[in-house]
Amino acid sequence: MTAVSPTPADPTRLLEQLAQLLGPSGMLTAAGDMDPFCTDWRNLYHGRALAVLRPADTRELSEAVRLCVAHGVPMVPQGGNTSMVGGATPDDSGREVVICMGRMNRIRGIDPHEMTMEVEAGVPLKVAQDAAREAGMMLPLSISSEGSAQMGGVLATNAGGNNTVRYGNARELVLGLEAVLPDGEVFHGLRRLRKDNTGYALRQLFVGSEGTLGFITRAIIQLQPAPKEVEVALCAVEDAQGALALFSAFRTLDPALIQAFEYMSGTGMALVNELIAGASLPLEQPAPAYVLVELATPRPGADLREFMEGVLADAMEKGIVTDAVMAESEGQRASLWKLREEHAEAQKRAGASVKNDVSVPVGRVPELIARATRACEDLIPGIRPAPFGHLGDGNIHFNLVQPVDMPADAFLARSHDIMDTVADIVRDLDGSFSAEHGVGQLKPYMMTEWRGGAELATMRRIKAALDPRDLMNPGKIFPPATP
Ligand code: 2HG
Ligand code: ZN
Repeated sequence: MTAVSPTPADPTRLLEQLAQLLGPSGMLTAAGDMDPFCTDWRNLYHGRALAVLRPADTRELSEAVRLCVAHGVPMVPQGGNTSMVGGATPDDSGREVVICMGRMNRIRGIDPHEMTMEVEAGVPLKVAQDAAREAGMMLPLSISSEGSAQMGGVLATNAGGNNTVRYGNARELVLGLEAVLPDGEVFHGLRRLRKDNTGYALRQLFVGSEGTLGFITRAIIQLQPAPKEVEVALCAVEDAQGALALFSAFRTLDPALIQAFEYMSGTGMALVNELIAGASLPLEQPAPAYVLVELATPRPGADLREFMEGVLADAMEKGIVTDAVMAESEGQRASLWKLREEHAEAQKRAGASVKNDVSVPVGRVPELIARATRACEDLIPGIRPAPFGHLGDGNIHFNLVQPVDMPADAFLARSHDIMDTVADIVRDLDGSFSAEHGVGQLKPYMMTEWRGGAELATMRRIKAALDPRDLMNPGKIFPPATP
C-alpha cells in the first residue's frame, strides 16, 4: 500500500468544492459541531476531523469521494456511531473527513411476495424493524443499539446480536448491495435474487469490511414472516454449565423455535437492577447466572407456551433451572428483555470496564467463563467479571468492571493485560477474539497473531487492489504493515 500524502498543503480548495457540492446542510466544519462525530460511544477515542460530510444521496457521496481522493484526504464512514471498537471514529490528525450516512435514510420499498426490504444506509435499524412489522413481517436482526445503529453500519460491521442463533448475522440477510467504491465509482449490486451464481459474491466483501473497502449505500434485506406466537422466559441457573444444558434441551427438541438464547451473570444482572431505572428482577432471589430464552413461531396455534413450560418444568426437575418466570404479556416480555438489553448501559454507568467480545464453540462456553473468571480475578483482585451475551452462538461478552476501590485510569491502564489474559484462553478453546463487534481501531494489533499468514496477506491484497492509497477508513482492521 502506498502511504497517503500528509494533509493537503491547503485544504481550503477541497472544502470549497465540498461545500458547493453538498450545500449548507451537507457539511459541518466548526469544531463544536463536529465533536459528537469524533468521539465513540464508549468514550475511548477522541479524534479530530477536517470536516463532517452529510451527503443526501449516492451521487453526492460518489462526487464527494472523488474530490477527497483527488486531494488525498482519508475518509471515515459513520452510521449511528455505536461502534464498540472505535471503527467509525477519525484519528486525531485532523486530516480525515468523517462521512455520515444519516441523510440517506429512506426505506425504498417492501415486497411482500419476495419478503424483501430495500433500505438506504442511513435508516436506523429500529425504523427498518418497525417498517417490516407494519408490513406484517420481521427484520430478524436485533442489537442493543438498534435505536441509533444504522443499516449501513450494521451491514458494514456484519452485526450479530440476539437473533443470530436462528437467522444468522447481518451477512446472511443481504441479497444485494449498492456501494460507493474508494475511488468514487458506484458498485451496482442491488440484485434481489436468491440464486445468482455468477462469480465472486462481491456484495459479501463489503459486509464486515468495516468501511475499509467503500461505503455501503443501499441494500436488499431478506425479511421473515412475523411471529404469531412468542414466549419469553427468564431462568435462574447455577452457572454457565446449567445454561448450556438448558440450551441443549431446547435445541434437541426444536432448534427452529429458538429466537434468542442469552446468558447473563449474577454480577451483570445486579448492576442492571441497581443502575437502570425501571429494571427489576422478577425472581424471588438473585441467582449466580441467568438465561433469557425467546421462542417464536409464525404458525398460529402452535402451543408454544405449553412447549416452553414443558421444557422448563423438566429442567427444574433435573435441577438445571432453579427458578423461572414466563412473560404473560407483551409488556412483561419487554421488561424481561430490558434486563438483558441494558447490560451495556449499566456497565458503562458502573465505572470503567474492559470488553472482550469473544466466541468459542458453543459447548466450550462454560469452560471459557470459568477459566477467564479465575484468570482475571488472579490478575486484578477485586475485578468484577460480568459476562453476558449470545450463548446460543457461543458469543460471550466477557466484560470486566473495575474493582470498586480502584481508580478508573489505573484499571484502564491494565486493559491490554486483561484482554490478553482472556484472549489466551479463547485461543486455547479455538475461538475468536472478536465475535460480532469487529476489529475497528481497538484490535488491529491482534490481527497478526490471530489472522496472520495467508489470511491477513489476502485481506491486504484485496484492500490494496480496491484502495491502493489507503484512504478508506485507515487504521481500522489492519495492523501497520511490517517492512
Ligand atoms: C450486546 O450484546 C452488545 O448487548 C453490547 O453487543 C455488548 O457491551 C457489550 O459488550
Ligand atoms: Zn452482543
